[in-house]
Amino acid sequence: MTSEELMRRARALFPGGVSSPVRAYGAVGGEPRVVERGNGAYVWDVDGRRLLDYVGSWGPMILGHAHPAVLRAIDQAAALGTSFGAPTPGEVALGEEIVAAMPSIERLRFVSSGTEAAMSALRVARAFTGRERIVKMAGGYHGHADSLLVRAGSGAAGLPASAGVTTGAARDTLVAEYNDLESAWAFLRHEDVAALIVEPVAANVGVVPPAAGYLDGLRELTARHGTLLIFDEVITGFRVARGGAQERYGVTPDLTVLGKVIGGGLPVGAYGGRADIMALVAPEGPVYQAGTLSGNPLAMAAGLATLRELTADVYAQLEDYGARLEAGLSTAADAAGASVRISRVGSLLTVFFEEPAAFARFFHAMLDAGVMLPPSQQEAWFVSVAHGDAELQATLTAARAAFAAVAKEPVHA
Ligand code: KE4
Repeated sequence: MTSEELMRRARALFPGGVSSPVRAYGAVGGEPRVVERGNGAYVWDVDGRRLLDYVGSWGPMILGHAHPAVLRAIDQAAALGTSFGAPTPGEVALGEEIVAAMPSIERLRFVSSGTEAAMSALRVARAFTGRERIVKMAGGYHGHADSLLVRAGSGAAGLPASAGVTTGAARDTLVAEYNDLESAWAFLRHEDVAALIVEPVAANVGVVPPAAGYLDGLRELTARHGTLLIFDEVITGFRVARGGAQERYGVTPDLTVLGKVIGGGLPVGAYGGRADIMALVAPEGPVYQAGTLSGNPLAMAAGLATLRELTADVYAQLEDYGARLEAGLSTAADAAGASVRISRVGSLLTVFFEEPAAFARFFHAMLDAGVMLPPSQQEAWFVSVAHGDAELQATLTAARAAFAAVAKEPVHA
C-alpha cells in the first residue's frame, strides 16, 4: 500500500486524513508521508523512503526512534499486562525521577497528554486562589482545552479562538505578549488573576528564547499580585536541561506542566508543583481530575527508561549538535543569499523565513533531499541524541541546495 493510497483512505476516515492537524501539510502543501517505522534519527515511509527526522514526534523522541533501552522497558512492562487502574510501581519510580530533576515539583499527578496536564493545572490554580481569570501569551500553545485555545500557537496560530469555544469559556482568558512584562503587569495589577501560564521558551510560534530578565520579571510580578506562575514545560521539560527551562534560567514556578519526553513516545502528561497547591487535588482536596489510563504502566516504563538515559553528557551533546547545526545553517543561508533568521535554545531550533512561500519551498526541497522538518513555521526542529556527524553533514548538504532553491526563485512565484 503506497503512502498516497493510504492517505486517500485516511482522508475518507479522518478530518484532513490525520490524527492531529499539525501533521497535515496545510502550511506547505502536498501530502504527508505515511511513516511505517523509525530507528535512531530516521523514519521510513511506507514507500521505503528513508527520512532524516527533525519532527521527533514533536518532542518526545529525544533519544531517537526505537531506542533499545526504551523498547526493552516497554516489552518487559507489557509482558506483565498493559493497564490495571490501580497504583503501580512504575508511576512511583517515574514520579520520583521527575521530582528529583525538578525541585519545584514537590508533588504531581500523571495524566495522558499535555492538554490534560495544562487544563488541570489551571483548575487547581483557580481553586487555590479563589480567582477565575488566567493570563496566557499570544502564540502560547498549551493543548486544546477550551479556555487555552485563545490566540494559541502551533496549529491554532492566527485564530482568535477555535470555533466551538464559547465566549463564556474564553471570557476569563486574558492574552499578553511574550517577552513583554508590561503587557502582563497590565492584567496582573487588577489582582484578580488566578494564574499566568507561559511556555518559558516559546516554541509554538517557532522557537523564541525568553528575553533577559523576562522570566524573573514574571516570577516577581505574579508573586507580588498573588497570581500563580505556571511554566508549561511540555516541550522544554527534560529537553533544554534535565530540570527544564526552570533549571536553565533559574526561575521557579508554582506549578509545572509536563509531557512529551517524560513519556518516551507513549501517552503521558503530568502537572505538579508546590505541595500546598497540589493538596487541593482529589481525592485529598476538592479539585476533581481523573483518568482511566493515567499512570499507564507501559507509558511509565517508556518514560523512566528515557529519563534514565538523559545524562549530563547527553545534554552537552545535544547542545553541541544544536550549535553546529545553527552555525552550519547560517553559513549555508548566507552563501545562498537567503534571508532567514535562525533561533535556537539547546536542541530546539527554528529557521524563520520572511515569506510563508519561501518556508514551504525550503521545506519541500529538504524533504525531497530526504530531510523531514516540521511542516510549519510555527514549530521547532527537534534534535535527538541519535543525530550525529553524518546526520549533521547530510542536513547541511541538503540545506545548501534548499536555500539556493529558495533564493533563486522569487517568493511571489
Ligand atoms: P498534547 O496534548 O499534544 O500532548 O500537549 C499539548 C501541548 C502543551 N504545551 C505545549 C507547550 C505544547 O507544545 C503542546 C503540544 N505541542 C504540539 C506541537 N507544537 C504537539 C503536536 C500536535 O499538536 O500534534
